[in-house]
Amino acid sequence: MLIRSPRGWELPERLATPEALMLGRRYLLGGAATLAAVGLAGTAQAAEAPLPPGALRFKPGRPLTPAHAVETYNNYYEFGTSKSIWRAAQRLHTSPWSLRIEGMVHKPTTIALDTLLKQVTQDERVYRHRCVEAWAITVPWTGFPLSQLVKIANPLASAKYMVFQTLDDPKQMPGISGSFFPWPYVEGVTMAEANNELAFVGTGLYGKNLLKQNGAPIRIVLPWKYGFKSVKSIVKITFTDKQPMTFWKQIAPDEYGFWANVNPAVPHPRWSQARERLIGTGKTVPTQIYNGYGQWVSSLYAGMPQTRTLFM
Ligand SMILES: Nc1nc2c(c(=O)[nH]1)N[C@H]1C(S)=C(S)[C@@H](COP(=O)(O)O)O[C@H]1N2
Ligand SMILES: [Mo]
Repeated sequence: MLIRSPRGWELPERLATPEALMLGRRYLLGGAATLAAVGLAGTAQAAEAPLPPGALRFKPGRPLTPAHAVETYNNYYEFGTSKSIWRAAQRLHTSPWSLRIEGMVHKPTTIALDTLLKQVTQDERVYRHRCVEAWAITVPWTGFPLSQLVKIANPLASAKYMVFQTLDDPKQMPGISGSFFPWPYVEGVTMAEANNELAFVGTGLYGKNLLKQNGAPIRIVLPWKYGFKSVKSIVKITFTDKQPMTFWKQIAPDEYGFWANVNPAVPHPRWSQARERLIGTGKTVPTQIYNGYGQWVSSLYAGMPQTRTLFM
């Protein structure tokens, strides 16, 4: 079993707030079951373990968002531009699934998701998520650090960016046909961002496998950036030495830049970013710089013009 000491942004279950703990208990049984399903636990007994091996809790500083809200209020433009795409998303076939890895790597490859998941150590993390549209959620992810995927992909030392691409299949994704968007959905990060300990690959939410509307079977999770950087249902990863043209930057370069780090001080051209709406609760709260994760990520941008990286 992997034993590690908690970082500042994590805390062991015994230190979690009673509220988070209570919510936590409700999803943890399912969480162990998810791990069993991907072959990490494997016995019925494991499904009763209070925590998956090595699981530590983030300190989100807020209660978890009710799961129902997270599962029925979504952005997934391949299925439509409204927030109510969860029914349409059920058309997505998530198994079998594989990831293509190419570009500046030692050996381009296609890896089946089952094979990939046997090579990583899954864990649970509670993260805040801030959409550029000023709504937010706080959710328990199952998944693994993005740095593990970088290692498996084995990029060349000269690679500077990691680029994620969503499935692009109009037969399964009714929002693609007839829309003017520059499909496929592509976003990317620098290698330093990809290897930051907060960068995560999500395979589950609330202890269950990811639902289709949330980006099943595998998605990116970058909690210090606006939500549009967190690419859903990824099928391809490309390493490159040039900053990639990204989906939202192509649509509106002045509104959704490459960096997209959360910054309450820089308004979106059409609305303020100072506060955020916690969906499922009716509450709004102040937005924090880097979505509250500056302690772990601000060094990534040292020496860079803040006007550019925060938020553009
Ligand atoms: N492929 C794809 N990924 C996507 C999006 C999308 O439209 N298509 N929307 C993004 C945006 S704007 C947000 S806020 C989050 C929403 O994730 P959720 O619906 O699971 O909360 O997914 C991001 N990933
Ligand atoms: Mo978003």
